[in-house]
Parts: sequence; C-alpha cells; structure tokens
Amino acid sequence: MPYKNIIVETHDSVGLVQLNRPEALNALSTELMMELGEALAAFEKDIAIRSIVITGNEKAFAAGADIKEMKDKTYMDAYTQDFITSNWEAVMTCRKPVIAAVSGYALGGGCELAMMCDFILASDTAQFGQPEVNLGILPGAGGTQRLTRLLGKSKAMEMCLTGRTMKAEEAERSGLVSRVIESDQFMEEVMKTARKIASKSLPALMMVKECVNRALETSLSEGLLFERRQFHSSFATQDQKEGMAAFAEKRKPEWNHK
Ligand code: DAK
Repeated sequence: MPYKNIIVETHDSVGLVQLNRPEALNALSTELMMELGEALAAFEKDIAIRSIVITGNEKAFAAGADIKEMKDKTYMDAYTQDFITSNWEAVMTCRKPVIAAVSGYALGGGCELAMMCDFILASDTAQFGQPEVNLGILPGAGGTQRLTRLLGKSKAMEMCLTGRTMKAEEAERSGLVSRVIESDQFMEEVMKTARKIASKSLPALMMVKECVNRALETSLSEGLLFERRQFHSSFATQDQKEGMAAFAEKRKPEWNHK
C-alpha cells in the first residue's frame, strides 16, 4: 500500500516502519498516525512477521504531534471528535513485540509514542522530553502516566513541569530506554535485536508481552497468577515440545509458531 508519511519495509520476519516527514521533524499529523495504524495492523495480520520496529531519522524520531494542525482546534472540536485518540492507540493494541528505535528528538507525542512501544533502543543522539507545558498545554497521549511509571514521580514531574529534554545517557540511567547504542551502528544493532526476537516462537513472544504488560496493571499476586496460567498454557503449544526436545537433543529448535 502506498503511504505518504511513512516508509514500510519487511526484513525477513521483522516489520520496519520509518516515520517520514523530515521537513517537519516527523511531526505526528493525523494522516501519519492513520498510516502508522494501517501499517501496524498489516504487520499484525501477517503471520510471517514476528517483531516490529518503529523509527524516524537521524535528526528526529518525532518532535511531537503536529502543532500547526492542532493550533486552531476549539475545546468542542477536541471533545466531540475525541481529538487524536483512535489513531493513537494502534501501537497499544499490537500483540507482537514493537521496538521504538529513537535517534534525535522524541518530544511530546514522539516521546509518548516511543513509550507506547514495548521498549526503547536509543541512539546516543536521542533526546526525550515532554515540552507541552511550553505550549500552554500538557501531555495528552500518556506522558504524565508512562513517564511516572518508568522514571518515578520526581523525574516525571520535573520533565513535565519544566519541559526540559533528557539525553540518551540519562534516559538509560533512569530506566526510560533499555539500551543506548552508538549512532554509527544504531540501525544495524536495532535490526539485530529485532531479528533476535523474531527468531523465537511467536506464541511465546506474545505471552511474554502480555505478562510483562500485566505487571503494570495489577497487583503482584494477580500478576503472578496470570503469569502462572500463561506458563501452563505454553505447554499446549507445539513450540514448547520442539524447544525442549531440541535442547535435549543438542540442536537448534525449528519453530512452527503454533
Ligand atoms: N509540529 C509541527 N511542526 C513541527 C513540530 C511539531 N511538533 N516540530 C517541528 N516542526 C517543524 C518546524 O515548524 C519547522 O518547520 P518550518 O518552519 O521549516 O516549516 C521544522 O519542523 C523544523 O523545525 P525547527 O526549525 O524548529 O528545528 P530546530 O532544530 O530549530 O528545533 C525543535 C527543533 C524540536 C527543538 C523544535 O522544532 C521544537 O521545539 N518543536 C516542537 C516540539 C514540541 O513542542 N512538541 C510537543 C508538541 S505537542 C494526544 C496525542 C498526542 C498529543 C496530545 C494528545 N491524544 C491521543 C489525545 C501530543 C501533543 C504534542 O506532541
């Protein structure tokens, strides 16, 4: 399908989406977010795809929602149209693993989009922030909630109240990103990680994702029970039989993703 604001590629079992509005630092317009949703839905349906990467370019992952597009909206427009809600939820409903590969700016909605992904790999050029307060607004796509869970109250408050940006090294130290990678090896290392994930059994990946996400939504005892049930159900998969047989026979497993 031809897209105007994103570039979509498949690399073996990895689906890659590159946000592509460089002239606007990949500002997340309605049209771009609709396209991203469509691309993710297509990867979700494609049984050959087992991990997904969302990235931008060297200067920006995304500098936020498109300010020029939203500047004249009234409260009634925003409220009655449930402004930019539905097309921002595609990443959250994706059941396959999604990596945010962030170089340059990830600001406002860009930072929020990255946080909606399962984890963030950052180039050493990455900068994160929630600068909405500078526009007289506040984060609207989960920034106050996800930053607080990832960084703790003190840093989340400081970020959202001052609008300051955080560089990659601080983001890794604070738990916002899983790893910082040198910029000259960035996409190579991202794709290596995505391929490594894609080399596993898809049902196992989906169960892991569901369990880790559940940890953020529930008590420890409920989360442990949920994990136990998922663990038990993994014994119903053909891939569990194959994985354990391959270990015992000292060979590589051949998954059939069932
Ligand atoms: N929107 C539209 N255009 C943008 C943009 C943005 N967010 N960010 C940059 N651009 C455009 C600039 O206007 C400029 O366009 P031209 O003037 O050339 O036409 C071009 O990109 C290059 O930008 P600069 O000239 O400003 O580049 P610099 O290197 O000087 O500065 C910068 C880079 C990142 C520091 C600066 O561009 C900047 O401060 N950008 C705005 C960052 C920002 O405030 N982001 C937060 C936006 S509010 C929701 C979902 C999402 C959201 C809310 C609700 N729901 C689901 C309810 C999200 C809200 C936001 O993200």
